Order: sequence, then C-alpha cells, then structure tokens
Amino acid sequence: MTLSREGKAFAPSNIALIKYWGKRDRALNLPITSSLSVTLGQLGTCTTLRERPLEFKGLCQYEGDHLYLGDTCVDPQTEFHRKATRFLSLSRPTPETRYELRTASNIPIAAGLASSASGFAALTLALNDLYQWNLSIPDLSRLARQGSGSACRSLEQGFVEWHAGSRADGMDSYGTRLEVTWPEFSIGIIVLSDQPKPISSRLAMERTRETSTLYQAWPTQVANDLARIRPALLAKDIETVGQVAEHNALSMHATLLSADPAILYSTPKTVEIYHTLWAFRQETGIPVYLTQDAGPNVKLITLAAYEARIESIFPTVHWVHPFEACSATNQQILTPILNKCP
Ligand code: 2P0
Repeated sequence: MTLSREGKAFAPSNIALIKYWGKRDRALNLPITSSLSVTLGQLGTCTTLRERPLEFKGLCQYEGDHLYLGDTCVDPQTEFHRKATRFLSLSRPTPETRYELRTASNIPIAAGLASSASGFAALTLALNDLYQWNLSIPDLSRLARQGSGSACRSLEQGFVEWHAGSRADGMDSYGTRLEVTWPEFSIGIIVLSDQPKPISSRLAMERTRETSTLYQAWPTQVANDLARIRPALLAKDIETVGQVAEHNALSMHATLLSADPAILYSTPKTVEIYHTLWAFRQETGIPVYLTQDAGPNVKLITLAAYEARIESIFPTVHWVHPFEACSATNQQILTPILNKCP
C-alpha cells in the first residue's frame, strides 16, 4: 500500500508590528482592521502532504486526516486537528479524500509566536505543490487566511500588510509586501513559556470584540498606527517604527484587559521585562522596543548593531534577521528557504 505523491513546502512565521485583533467574519477570517507584520526568514514550519488511501493506517489509528507533529500523531480532538481538517475540506477533491499531513516547526507551537501562521501558510503551499495549482501569491494568501488569519501574511518575506478589505467574500482581504529591504532590522525573541496559551487568540479576540468598550477605539488606533508606520518603514526610521509598534501592542493588550472576564497573557516575568527594557532605553538611548502577542513571550524590535548591548540585560534573547534569506535582487520569494525542509 503506497501513498500518493507528496506536496512539500516551508513557510516562515511572522510577527505583527500592527496587530490583527478582531474579525468581521469568523468563518472566512476576515479582519475588522488591516495589520502589518515582518516575516521571520528561516523560522517557520515545514509541511509534507499526501492523499492517504483509507486502508493505510500508519501510526495514527483513527479515521479521517492523519496529522503528525514531528513523529507524534496529533490527537483528533485538539483544536489544531480540527482547524487543519476544516481547512483541508475547502479543497478536498472528493468528500472521501483523506490526507496524511506531517509538520515540523522550528518555533515553539502555540507559544504566541504565530506558529499557526507558518503552519497554515506551509499547508497552503504544500497543497499548491501537491496539486500543481501554480496559484499567485494573492490567491495563496487568501486561501491561507481561511486556515488562520495571520497566515495570509506569511507568503512573502519582509514587511507584509494584510489589507482588511471590505467585500463579504473576502476577495480583497490578503497580504501584500512593502517595497522595503532593511538588512539591519532585527527581532529579538525572549521565550518565557512554550506552554499552550490559556485561551486561544480566536476566542480571546472574540470576547474582546464583544465585551470591551475600549475595543471601540481600536479600529481608529490601527488606522493611525498604520499611517505612521508605513512611511517610517520606507524611511528605515527605527525610532518611529519601534514606538508605533510598541504602542500598538500595548493598546491591544489594554483591550484584552478590559474584556469581561479580563484576559491577561502577561506573567510577572513579562512585566519585569517591560520595566527592564524601558529603564535600559531611557539610560542608554538605544532604540529597542517591545511587542507581545497572544502569550507571555516578548519580542524586541531593534537594529543588529545594538544586539550585543541588549544581550547584557536579556542574555537568553534569540535574534532573528528577517532579511537574511533575501538577496538584493530576489527580496520576497520564499524559494531560497524551501531547502530548510528536512
Ligand atoms: C497578529 N495575533 O496580528 C495577532 C496579534 C495574535 C496577537 O494573529 O483565529 O492565529 O486563526 O485567524 O491568526 C493570532 O491569531 O487567529 C494573531 P485566527 P490567528 O499576529
């Protein structure tokens, strides 16, 4: 018994500088606002996908799609399995088609490091490879979005803006790359926990939208922040980029705190990092800023030249250089890192 030919792809993760928080359509993952992220180069997920004959069991003993995380069979009751199966059903050739999907990530799963973004972007690219669709980047982005909203920002390298769009069918809601190459731009990841988050971002953003009065101000804030950060990125103005991104992240967490019941992803360690960073910035004048997603981990925004100084206060920081994988002439294509797949 053999499996069909395989589709295989790598996709990087991304970190939002202007956050996606709140949906206007839950089924299609259509956002209330646009958002803007930086793609993480070689940090992401590799996925292989095959059609599985029904009688082929392998390690997973259950019916349906078989999902493997590394060498471990994923429990079909998990949110990850449900989301992946639902996503695969968008393009299953027949209702009887079953898949074997193997995924390996070099970032902690569900640690607020946007691993669902790279996961669904890689799965979209693996489908594109398996069925030889040759889809355009906007088409890939629109499809990935339906797996996980933030995945639509992981189809290109560099800075990517996800345009909220206004159409009910979502055809105008996808990511496009900004014409900026900034080799010195650096993201520092401080992992405080790789445990799954206490509440999924999907549920958290829903509760915030429904119960937080502060959330009413969020769309206006995002519009203002986007208007400030776009020219700052083009000008490679790290102070403005960092200030706007930090302000945007803290404002998102303020809406979460004002949800009912409140949602707090920060731990005491997270808050300690805030204070250490702000004191360091004040004392040294070094442009280093923070952002935080749906988890306790903190990400730093800075330039490579300041990394050694910053390590004196945060020795465990893991640096990512988003533009490392991009040559000067081929800045956006994911192909140079496809060979990251084992
Ligand atoms: C972002 N986050 O812009 C924001 C900031 C978390 C905090 O996108 O429900 O996993 O699958 O569309 O994409 C995480 O949300 O949510 C996220 P779904 P997703 O990166």
